[in-house]
Parts: sequence; C-alpha cells; structure tokens
Amino acid sequence: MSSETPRGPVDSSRVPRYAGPATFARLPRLDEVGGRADVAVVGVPFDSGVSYRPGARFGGNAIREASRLLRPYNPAQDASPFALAQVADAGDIAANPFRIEEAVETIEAAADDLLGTGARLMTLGGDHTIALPLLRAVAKKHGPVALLHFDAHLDTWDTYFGAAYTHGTPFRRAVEEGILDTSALSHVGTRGPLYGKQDLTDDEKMGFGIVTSADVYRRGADEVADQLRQRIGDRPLYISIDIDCLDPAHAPGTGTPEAGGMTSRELLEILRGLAACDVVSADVVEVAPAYDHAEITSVAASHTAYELTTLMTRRIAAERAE
Ligand SMILES: [Mn+2]
Repeated sequence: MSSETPRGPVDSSRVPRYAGPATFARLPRLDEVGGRADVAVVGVPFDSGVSYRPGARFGGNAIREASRLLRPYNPAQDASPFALAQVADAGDIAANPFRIEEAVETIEAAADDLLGTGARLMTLGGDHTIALPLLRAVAKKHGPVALLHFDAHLDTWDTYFGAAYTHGTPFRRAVEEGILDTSALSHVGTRGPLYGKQDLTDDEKMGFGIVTSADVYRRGADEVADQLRQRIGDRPLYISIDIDCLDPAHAPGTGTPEAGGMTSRELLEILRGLAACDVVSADVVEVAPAYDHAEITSVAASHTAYELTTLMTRRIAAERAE
C-alpha cells in the first residue's frame, strides 16, 4: 500500500452523507481496494455470549450508520487518518450464533486471514466474547501483547453456567493461554458491584492494574493517559473497548449498564493521549442498539473507533517515514 495514494471516503460534498449503504466512515469496501488495507474495519455480529441484555449482534451496523458523519480530518490528533494509510471496511465475520466454540474458532480464523494480509484490525462487535479469538490471532502475529481494556467490568471471571467462553470471561482465558504480556495489563473505567472482593484479588493475581472510573474523574484524562503510556511503553498494544465503560448517560445502548461511568469526552481524551503507542489492533464492543436512544451509543462508538483508527494510521505513517 505504501506506494499508492489511499482511497478515502465517499465525498460528502457530492453524495449526501445519508445516501447509499453504510460502510465505516463511508470508506471503500476491502474488495474495492484490491483486498488489501493497512487498517481493516471488520464487524463481528455475534452476541451469544451475553449474560444479560442481548442485541450487540446489531452493534457493528449501528456503528457504521452512526459513522456517516465522521469527517476526514481529526483536529484533536492533527491527522487525516484515511489519507495517512488505507483504511477499508472488510464487512462482517459470519459466526455461528448457536455454537459459541465454533464461533470463536471462526472469528480467530477470519482474523488470522485479515492480519495475514498485513492489516491491523479495527473490529466492531458483537459482545465481548469476541476479544478472545481476536487476541489469539494478534498474539500469533506479534507474540503476547499489552492490553488496555476499557470496561465497567473486569471480564476476568471464570465461567458462567459452566461456559468458558462468554462476554464476562475473555481476559481470564487470554491470561491462561499466555497470549497477553502480563507486565502491561490495565482495566480502565471499572466500577459497580462485584460478586465479592475475591474478584479483585483474582484479577490482580493475573497481572491487571485498575484505573476505576472514579480515578479518571479524580486524576483527569491527561494524567491517566500518561501513566498508561508509561506502563505500556513500546510493547505491541491491543485496545479493547467495551462501550459500557461509558456512563449510561453516554452509552445507554449496551448489555450490562452500570451507573457512575466515564464521559465520552474522557474516553476520547485518554485515547488521544496514547498517540505514541503501537496499537496493533483494537475493538469496540457491546453496542446494543435496541436499548439506544437517538444513536447516542453508536455515535460515541463511531467516534471511539475513529480515534483508534487515527492512532493506528499515524503509527503506520510514522513507521513508513523512518
Ligand atoms: Mn466487557
């Protein structure tokens, strides 16, 4: 891709934003750019791993619809992400809604294929179950990765009803499988009641550090981003964002809402503070549009994916300039 000018979004001064089928940010489909992109935006319409409200299977397309209003220049990062590198919409991974184990395998294989083309993944969920197969694929390529996990919840529980693969367990499985760099694991935005204090003890033993949503409020986004950046260093970094890290006022359309969350401004500012990091892939999950109002949640998710895409394309451009 490096020798070619990236193909950007549909020109919204010629074709109204609300016209035509939605791709992420009105970008070309992957097949329209020869099947190769630097960042592939891919949907995973799978929500069979949820413990409470279902509906995140519709999240990816809701984010695509809400992303019609994204514009090509990102002033907060002083970058035009879709000009720095080729970003394309790779469509959806078709995962079996009736067999979770099979779906996990399908997602891993599809992620392997996309990563194999040289792309970084910007995945739109789906529920949080999908982070495990995505991390497996990323770790095959990069080795164990640092993880920055934005969420109201720890998602390091062991099982639900005896099931090992659920949206509350992906990061315990990932630690068990040795695919995470346990010297750089962080939860951000954590809050709300737990089953017991042991949940926190277990999580700490796995290597996670916690920045609660109250910590973000007290310390501020800049200080939090600085501390995270120091912990992550130049390790390959995977960022997984459960939209329920945001307060239900900022993201009502999600499966397991908890009061007292971050604002969308705080989340976006923390992400912008990670510009020096090597984000090798990322996901935004748990957008459940049936519980949304006026696209509040999918707009927040589309801007979140936009900031993540900007981080990745800036890094790609910087590496090419070396
Ligand atoms: Mn989660």
